[in-house]
Amino acid sequence: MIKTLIFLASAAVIAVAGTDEVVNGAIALLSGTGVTGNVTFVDQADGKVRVTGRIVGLLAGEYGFHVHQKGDITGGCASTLSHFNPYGKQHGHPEDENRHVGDLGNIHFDETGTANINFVDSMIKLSGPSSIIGRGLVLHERNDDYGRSLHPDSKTTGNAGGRVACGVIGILDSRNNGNKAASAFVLIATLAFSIVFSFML
Ligand SMILES: [Cu+2]
Ligand SMILES: [Zn+2]
Repeated sequence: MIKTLIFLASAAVIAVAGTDEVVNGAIALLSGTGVTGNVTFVDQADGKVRVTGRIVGLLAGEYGFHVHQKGDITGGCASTLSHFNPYGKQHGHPEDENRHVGDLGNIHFDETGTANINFVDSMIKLSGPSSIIGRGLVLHERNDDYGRSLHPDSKTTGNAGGRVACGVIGILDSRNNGNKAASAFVLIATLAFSIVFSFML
């Protein structure tokens, strides 16, 4: 009887734990006039976030790429407001200490009008105060000068100009990045442990 109760209690704990979703991936569909693409953000074991994706539709060159405050595109990309900056810092380069959390630098488009994105960022997060979930992702018409020029907008926006495409960063279906397998493994291991433990009593 006790064994059955312990087994049922363990099963209940597992069931509850299973509903507590851990977000470790995010995705944004970017769209603008003639510009489309998608960008994925996935937590790495070292605490950094890997950013991958593909955007098409701009001439070869460098274009400013940022996470903006709001995931609101009701009035176009303007509704995403300014750069996501939860710690009141200045605009900067992605590797600067003093930067907005949303400062992802520039995206390179090649001669075919395609940007293949693959880099790691140490400041954006998928949970906590630096979480980018639900915020806006914006691609600009010019390159970001990383706050290093004398232009009056340099220290706030990198003087990257207008917004050519944007999207909302949402929670990624974890089946898209292999984390489903990891959580299934934890679930099976916990279940096996509870069975063994209940037989020991
Ligand atoms: Cu921006
Ligand atoms: Zn910025």
